[in-house]
Amino acid sequence: MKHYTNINDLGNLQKAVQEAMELKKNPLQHKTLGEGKSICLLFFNNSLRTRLSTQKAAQNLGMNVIVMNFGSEGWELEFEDGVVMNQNKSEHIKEAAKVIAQYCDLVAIRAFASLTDKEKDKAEMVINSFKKYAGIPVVNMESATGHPLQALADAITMGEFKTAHKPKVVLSWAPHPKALPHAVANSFVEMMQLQKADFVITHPEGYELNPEITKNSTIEYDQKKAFENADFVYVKNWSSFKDYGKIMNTDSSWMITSEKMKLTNNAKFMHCLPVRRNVIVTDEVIDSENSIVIQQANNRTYSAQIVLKKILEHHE
Ligand code: SN0
Repeated sequence: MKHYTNINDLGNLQKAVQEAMELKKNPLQHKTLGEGKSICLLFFNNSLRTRLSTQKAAQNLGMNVIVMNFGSEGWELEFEDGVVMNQNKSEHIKEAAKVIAQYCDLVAIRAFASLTDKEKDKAEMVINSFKKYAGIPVVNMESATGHPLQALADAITMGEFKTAHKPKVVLSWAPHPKALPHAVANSFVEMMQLQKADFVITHPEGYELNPEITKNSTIEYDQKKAFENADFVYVKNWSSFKDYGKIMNTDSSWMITSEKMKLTNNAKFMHCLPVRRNVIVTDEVIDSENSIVIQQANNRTYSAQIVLKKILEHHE
């Protein structure tokens, strides 16, 4: 694998999940693979799990890690070609990417969606510019349209907790006070399309995700109906895709409650975190035994580690 910017870059999801589970049993089994190699983690946005787990994963492989909060500490970057740079932006991506690539062997980037310009977000300017100009492997730590490290961790977690051969998995929208990106939901959908499962997406009307991503996945607008017999309830807020980046609904009736969880087949509750308690989900549900959010976050390390391992092996 050269880059990891989309879940499909893995080639074979099931195999990657199996390998990650093996790695988890002995995380230091490849501790010399990355010896003498450096990875730069560049953050244009906040992070907790992604930053710490990717750092941990790289260290488990013997790599040197350089972290930079680009959003607050880097020069503001220009991505457009041929611009007269006499405004706020200090440095062009052409120089920045080439310079960064001299200091590290891999670069991992977090750059959220703007949620103001749909076409620009769709074009994945930040990730694609690094791919174009840095000439080294690029890892997506949540871009404008995807969060494939999260989706791989979700697949690992479902693999560990599933009891049915073909589980019912529900991706449910829930309310949130802020307009949030589509990245986590998009990658979860793309990952589910590679799995044997009865997969249902539920959200209020107007919150349809990009149809180029959902394709023929089932959409059920009645949340309670969607929850019937579910084995996994994966919850995430996102803003409108159609009315791009807008909040159409903060209806608390979409919050995940114990009453709704009772409709399921004793489903596991999942969320990528950070989560707003008593907005997205009640304390009772997230504190229940069926909540596997902490185990899910733990798998972020093995998700990142298998991805870095595949890239290192490709470039050996
Ligand atoms: C991000 C998102 O894409 O939804 C990151 C998730 C991994 N989440 C948020 O920005 C939540 C922020 C908040 O204030 O609740």
